[in-house]
Amino acid sequence: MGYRIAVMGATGAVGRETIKTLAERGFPASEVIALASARSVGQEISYGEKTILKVRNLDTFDFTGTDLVFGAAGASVSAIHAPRAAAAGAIVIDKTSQFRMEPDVPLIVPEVNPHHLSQVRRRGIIAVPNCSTIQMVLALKPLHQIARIKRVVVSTYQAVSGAGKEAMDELFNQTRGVYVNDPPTVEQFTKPIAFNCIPHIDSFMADGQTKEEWKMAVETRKILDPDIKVIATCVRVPVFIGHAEAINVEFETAITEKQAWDAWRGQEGLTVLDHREDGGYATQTETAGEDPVFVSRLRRDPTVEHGLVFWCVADNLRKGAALNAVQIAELLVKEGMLGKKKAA
Ligand code: 11C
Repeated sequence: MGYRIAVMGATGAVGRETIKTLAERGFPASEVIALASARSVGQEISYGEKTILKVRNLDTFDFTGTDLVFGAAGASVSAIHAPRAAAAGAIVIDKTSQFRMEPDVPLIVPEVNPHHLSQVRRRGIIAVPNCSTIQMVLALKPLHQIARIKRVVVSTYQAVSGAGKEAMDELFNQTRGVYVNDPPTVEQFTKPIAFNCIPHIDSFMADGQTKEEWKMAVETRKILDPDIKVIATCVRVPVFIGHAEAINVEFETAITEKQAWDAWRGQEGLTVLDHREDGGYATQTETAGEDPVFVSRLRRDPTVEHGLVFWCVADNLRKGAALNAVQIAELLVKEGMLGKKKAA
């Protein structure tokens, strides 16, 4: 049996990765429909080795008979089209920030909170967390089960692909420009990103934090535990793919480094790469294209009573977006929730 699937925002970095991931994982699809704005209609996207999808117009697409829709365009696009798809009977797995904090929309990382999936029947929409949240909660969950987490202090080192394909082009062009003496053209970021780090991702909020930083806090609480305090500093770095995070965790009770390593080794989706020697840790360029979240550099934080600090790296387009979304779809299949009309 196969499902009729549509991908909104099919021409973007996450949309393309979603189509690629569906094919790679052999998701049971009878048809995959690539949707985008009118200006992309007719573009061709590969699905697996033999199939070419011609992009169709999202604005005029009728979702009737579609089982599953991935939302990989912007939040404003999902705001219009996700409810339209859900009303037509599809389940929508939405990668944008549009619905994440709505109480009747589950926010899912399959290895962390699959039990929240039952809430999907009301709205027919499931939200995928922000990429920087996904990798962090996957690393935190097994630790939280041993010694409850009180507070997290996280600094991120985020790849330009988080901001889309044009942002990747901007890093490429600025980098080349440095060697040929071209002045940088700055369009996608507020300052040059080549050979630079920019402590600003998403828009500023009234209290001085950015929306990316706020998302890491509120999403972690929704997924893992409403009592965990999170303070984030999110930084854009001149890397194409892969987000890294330095994470300080304060626990309610004692936890040893060995307990943390053992818990991590039992956690699906997580790879421990931690050798306490030159090169014995994960970095962004090595983990691009890989599925797991990598954890490294674990050590005690002696500045608090019960503290650990570690380094966490993942491919932001895969586990941070497309893979997490496809894993949710696989969970829906496993639970027999796909292809049925939603309960009222
Ligand atoms: C970035 N994390 O790296 C963002 C991209 O809320 O899904 C994803 C934004 C989101 O710029």
